Amino acid sequence: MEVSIKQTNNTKIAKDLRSGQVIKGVGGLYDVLLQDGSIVNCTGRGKLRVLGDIYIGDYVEISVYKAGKGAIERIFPRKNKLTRPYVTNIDAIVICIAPIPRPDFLLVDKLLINCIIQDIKPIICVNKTDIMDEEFRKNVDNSYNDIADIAYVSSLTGEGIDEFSGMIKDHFVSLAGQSAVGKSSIVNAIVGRQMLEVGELSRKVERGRHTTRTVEIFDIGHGIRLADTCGFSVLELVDFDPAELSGYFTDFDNFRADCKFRGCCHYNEPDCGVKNAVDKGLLSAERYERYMTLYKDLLDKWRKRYD
Ligand SMILES: Nc1nc2c(ncn2[C@@H]2O[C@H](COP(=O)(O)OP(=O)(O)OP(=O)(O)O)[C@@H](O)[C@H]2O)c(=O)[nH]1
Ligand SMILES: [Mg+2]
Ligand SMILES: [Zn+2]
Repeated sequence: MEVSIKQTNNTKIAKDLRSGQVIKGVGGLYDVLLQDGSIVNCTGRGKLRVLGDIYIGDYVEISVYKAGKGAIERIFPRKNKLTRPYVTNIDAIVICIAPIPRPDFLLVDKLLINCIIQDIKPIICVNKTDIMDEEFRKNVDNSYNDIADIAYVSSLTGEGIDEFSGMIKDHFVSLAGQSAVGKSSIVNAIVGRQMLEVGELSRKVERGRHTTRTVEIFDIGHGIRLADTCGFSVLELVDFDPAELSGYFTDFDNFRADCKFRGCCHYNEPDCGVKNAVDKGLLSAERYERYMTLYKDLLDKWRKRYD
């Protein structure tokens, strides 16, 4: 289900009610972005007022009682919910990589898995095409063509930026990826001005430390809304039964029917369709190796889960 501000603002809504998205929350007051780009500062009605019941990213119906002021009347059903910090209804996660710094493809694979689990569309954005060679592009295409849309951009020269904004038009998105791949630079290139600081280390969500930081959503034009963090829950792989892992490698789908054993984990089973596809060059050997790395990690943790 894809809910855009446009789609939720339908004729069934009574005249004095408007719909929009909660983009910021401070002390029980919420900024709601309407389709026309205006922002209404709202309280929550009745039981909605209890702090924590309204999430950043919620699509809501509000009544406007005077210019710029209103009340949230109802929350539309949520399509997903990410934690630490909480953010809901993300349409797409843009997984950013670049030739430099050297990509952490295992992180890319983990992000892809979590996107599939959370029903978020993954888009891979390769930045810095100005310093990219053909081999890099081939390697990325080979690994990810069958699992995600891929955009090639250079925030420096502007190459591919229009096509990329077209891909995320009217989407609520967040950017993920290693430091210095150019996430802030990409946003600045879309906005057409220096909205975010470039080259400065961004604040990281630190493990173990309790962070009360909340998300904020920015309207960056073309109907694109951007969350300044995607939430910890897409960055780390939770422990699950390793047998489930291959299900999240949807690029294996075409080959698993050729596996001799039902429930084949493409690990050390004989006559495995996935391993045969790798041997024939139909599947990226590197992606398969990363699958094995994740599989072994999960297996290790899974065996120790009752220790
Ligand atoms: N050659 C080249 N360099 C770029 C490009 N885009 C960004 N950079 C450089 O890459 C470095 C990091 O860019 P940032 O936008 O700060 O990266 P970031 O992903 O936001 O980094 P964090 O905020 O630390 O996560 C800066 O020195 C930029 O000038 C590009 O398209 N080509
Ligand atoms: Mg940054
Ligand atoms: Zn198999």
